[in-house]
Amino acid sequence: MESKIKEFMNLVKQRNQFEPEFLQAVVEVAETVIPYIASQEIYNGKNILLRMCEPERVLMFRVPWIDDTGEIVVNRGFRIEMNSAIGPYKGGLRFHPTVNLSILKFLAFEQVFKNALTTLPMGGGKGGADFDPKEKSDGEIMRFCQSFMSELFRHIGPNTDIPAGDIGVGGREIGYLFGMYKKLRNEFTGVLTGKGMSWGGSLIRPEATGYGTVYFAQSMLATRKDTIKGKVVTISGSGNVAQYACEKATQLGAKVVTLSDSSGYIYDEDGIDAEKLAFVMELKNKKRGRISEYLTKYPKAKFFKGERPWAVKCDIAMPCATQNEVHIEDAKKLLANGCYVVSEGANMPSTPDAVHAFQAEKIMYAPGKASNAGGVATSGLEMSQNSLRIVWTREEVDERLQKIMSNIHENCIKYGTKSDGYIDYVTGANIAGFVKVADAMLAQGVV
Ligand code: NDP
Ligand code: 2IT
Repeated sequence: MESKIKEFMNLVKQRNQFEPEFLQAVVEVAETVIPYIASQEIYNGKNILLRMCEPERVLMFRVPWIDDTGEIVVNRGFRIEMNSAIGPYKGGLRFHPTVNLSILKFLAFEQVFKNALTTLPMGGGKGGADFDPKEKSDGEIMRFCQSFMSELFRHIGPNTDIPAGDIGVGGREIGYLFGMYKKLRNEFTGVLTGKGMSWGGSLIRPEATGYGTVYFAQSMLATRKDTIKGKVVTISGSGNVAQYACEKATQLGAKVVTLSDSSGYIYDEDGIDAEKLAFVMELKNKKRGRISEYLTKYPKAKFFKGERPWAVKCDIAMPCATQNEVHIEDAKKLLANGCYVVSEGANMPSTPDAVHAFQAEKIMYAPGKASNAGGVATSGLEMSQNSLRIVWTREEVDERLQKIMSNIHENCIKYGTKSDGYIDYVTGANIAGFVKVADAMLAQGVV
């Protein structure tokens, strides 16, 4: 088996040697899915995983725009249309200076499995640009989004490819992108998700990723007859996912003690309650401030410049910032301090070594493609509402979201339970996602 995996990875490496994040995401799937493929006659000799590693289409394009000083700036835009076997390409857009082909291919690859797990008919894609929204004026953001969409619009559509938000892309950006698409196509249609409520959005979509990550942690805890109530939680990030993970965990009686951004983390021993979170939301979403400013309002808290929050003692950790933000040293600290649940809100936040350390200690560890699937699942619900031209209530959407998260958890148990009863959520999520996409690819022939 080892040699089969090695042989497969050598093929993928030859083609993608300068894409470390993509290779990292593929090897994790290869290690868990290749042994399964070997055990199932129907998948043998069909090179399905190899086909899944090759995007159906990669778009790269120039995004020129004019900044407030009159200078012409050039960014690079991307859309990876990874797999459409079970539905139109679906996945977010990331605007961040670190964006490159490798990062977007890893995200698109994971999205294929994640979207299959939701049980909704969505293929996988991802896109974005190496544009840094920080300290840009509203006008600059709008002009950038318009330029970006003036190319992307030819490649997307409500039955082809439906982008959404990710790092650096929230409601404001989706608005500008939607406006430009509508102008160019002369068509009001559900081509993007994460829209505003008055123009086709869904209730609970902003909350969905963070809420879903907490719901998934609840399901994991329930397997050991435990609940989230009274638990100490560390969260990284302070953007969309982190904010709503904090909100839901607090509502369910947990105490969230950290939040972070790229400049460091804050530690509030008393817990970041609803009132404090409202301050953070105002600070991050409206004023576009830094998390360190939390101390101006709550001086009892501490700020740790340039550090990540994993040295803080907790029961549950929820990385909600970015990829590879939990290294092996962080994992060791978390384990030494008694952390026994990790529910990832971000995509691939834990390095492979960190994941292996969690699993070796048999703690409950959920990979992002399972635990953060609530965001894209609710995007799927937004698409359904757009097609039906109706709006479901908050309660209705939340109920569907909870059901989907609990289904994903069940599927992980189905494919990931080991002989000693330990649930390997990585294996479970990868195989469950693979089976759905692979069956569709088999049925549709070599295309
Ligand atoms: P936001 O842009 O709203 O927030 C991102 C947060 O992470 C900010 O606090 C940001 O800090 C921090 N961050 C970003 N990059 C880095 C970095 N390189 N080092 C340290 N901190 C960093 O994004 P989201 O909350 O939407 O996304 C967070 C994660 O969740 C991502 O991994 C994303 O892929 C994933 N995700 C998002 C979904 C969604 O629906 N939005 C769905 C599923 C997963 P700063 O402001 O300093 O940059
Ligand atoms: O990583 C993700 O799942 C997202 N950024 C959300 C994608 C979506 O289409 O809602």
